[in-house]
Amino acid sequence: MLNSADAPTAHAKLNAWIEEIVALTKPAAIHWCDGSQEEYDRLCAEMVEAGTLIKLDEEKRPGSYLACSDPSDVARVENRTFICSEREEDAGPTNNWMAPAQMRETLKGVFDGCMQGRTLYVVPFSMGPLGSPIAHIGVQLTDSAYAVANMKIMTRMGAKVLDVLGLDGAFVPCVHSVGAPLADGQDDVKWPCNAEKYIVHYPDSREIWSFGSGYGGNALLGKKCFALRIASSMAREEGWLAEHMLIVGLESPEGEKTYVAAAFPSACGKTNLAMLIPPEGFDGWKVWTVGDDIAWIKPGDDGKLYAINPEYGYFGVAPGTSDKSNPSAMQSLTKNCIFTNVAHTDDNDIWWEDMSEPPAHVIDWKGNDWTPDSKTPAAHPNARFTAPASQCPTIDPAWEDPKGVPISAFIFGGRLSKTFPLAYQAFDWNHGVYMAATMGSEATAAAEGQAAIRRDPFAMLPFCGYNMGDYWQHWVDFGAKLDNPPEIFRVNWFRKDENGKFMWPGFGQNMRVLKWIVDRVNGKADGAVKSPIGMMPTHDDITWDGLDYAKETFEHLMQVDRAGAMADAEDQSELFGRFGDKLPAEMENQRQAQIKRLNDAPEVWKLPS
Ligand code: O2Y
Ligand code: MN
Repeated sequence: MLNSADAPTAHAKLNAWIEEIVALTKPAAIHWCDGSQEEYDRLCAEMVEAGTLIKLDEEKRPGSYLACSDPSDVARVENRTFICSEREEDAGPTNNWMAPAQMRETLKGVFDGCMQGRTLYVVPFSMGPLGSPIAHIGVQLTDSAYAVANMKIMTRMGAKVLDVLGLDGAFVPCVHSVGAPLADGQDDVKWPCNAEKYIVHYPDSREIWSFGSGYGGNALLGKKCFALRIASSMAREEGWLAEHMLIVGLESPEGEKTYVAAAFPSACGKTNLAMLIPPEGFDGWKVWTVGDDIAWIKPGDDGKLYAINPEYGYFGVAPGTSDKSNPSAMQSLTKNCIFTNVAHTDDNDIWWEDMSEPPAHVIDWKGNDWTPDSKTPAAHPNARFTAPASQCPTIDPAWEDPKGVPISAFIFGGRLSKTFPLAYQAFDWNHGVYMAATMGSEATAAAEGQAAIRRDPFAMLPFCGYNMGDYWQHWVDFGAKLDNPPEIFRVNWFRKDENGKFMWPGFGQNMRVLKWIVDRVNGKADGAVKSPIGMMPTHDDITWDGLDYAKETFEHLMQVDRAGAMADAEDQSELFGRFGDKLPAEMENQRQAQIKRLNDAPEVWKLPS
């Protein structure tokens, strides 16, 4: 039983809640995490002993570990993720919903005794710099030492958070169990988990309960569960934004810095953009990383929007990350990291697909021998690295500034092989909200015609903690209160030509588009012409130094094919129709205006030559 006298805090509500969870889950021991390096080292040593972690070669990869999960526990489980608002309509058609009372009964059953034989770790954590007016605090109770170690990298965690909390500070309670109690004398397995999983959010009472998984977003509850699902709901109530966005600072040779926040669906190179190295021809330009995944944005007293990265580390996809695709990420991974579900090399280091030339032999993520002739990948496609953000060579000097960084533009992207130009700017705030609400990536390459778009509004589909229609309305209302709202842009790095070849080189060359955005928001360029879908850069508006790129190819890249764009606008009605009376009128008005502009446009709209 918890003895409050042993607790390192006199926060009565916190101690009472822990007592309640201890009584329910019945752990063998309780450990209050202080967040120290000694504690982290001890937990990792215990996990090495238990077979959960492998300590990597200290010379090659100091302070780093490899974990390989149970093959059934390798990713977020969207079909087991629930938003349990009192009213079903408040979860909306894009979330799984269950009535809170019913879910509480269910969870009471699965959590009863679920920590038997295990230690319950108390993990106080701050999302955002300690004490920042934009930050919020959570406390995760977990029976997974792996979750604790990852939370130490991903959040500001430990005793210092209790100091900020004081005697009565607000916190989001987060209960996590791998769902694998140990009977007396029962041996543990290296990756305990349960086939039955529940990732549950109660937005009304601001609580998170996660059962059955030890992996990533299911278990590191500060990330998607708190910083997006619960925080998006808090943000709506309190008048701010919790977004699935990277944040970068773009510094000109004159030292002027412009911060932008950008949202992309998965598989669009979000981490690469967050750590972009400017290409040849951009001497003196620097891209500074504030965050790679999540942004919390609040209005400041001066009318500007200020953003923080609520996280403290990166939980990035390993396969595909290389010195070529993202040298800064690779440098961030040289020490003090946890790698999950990557391959183990014969010299006790790690490897994944496309990191480098394949080694002649590795042990794959499932523990089997692997050679370049093997038919299965050496690393799981969702294999991850957990790395301290402070190790990123491009980390912005202001990334820990408690007041945040001022945001001048929002960028929304998708992976679309047809129809959508490289970059364009919304006519105004509400047009930008419509552009973001209808974004997405191609589901499959259609044999001909318009490929179906899998819509991922604001890249928030799996992460919005309330009705997505209300979320769009929140964006509309939020913008209406701003005297000088940030400009909104759409980008698409992935358009292909008739031969199926990418038309844009991407990666560092995306800097050319970012520079146009900087020019637009700083009012330095006329810099755009009106198209039926938004304001577009002409060839002259883009900086081409250092890149040999044909003007005709650029003009082709920027064309708007009326039939394709019209088909997209028509197709959006399927998404909008799902929201019934929760669809903001402004979204349908914007769609109709888009259709009208397309009706008035030539069959193929081209940049003026
Ligand atoms: O599969 C997981 O649990 C990780 S999901 C994730 C991790 C880091 C950043 N973004 C994501 C995501 O799904 O957007
Ligand atoms: Mn993400």
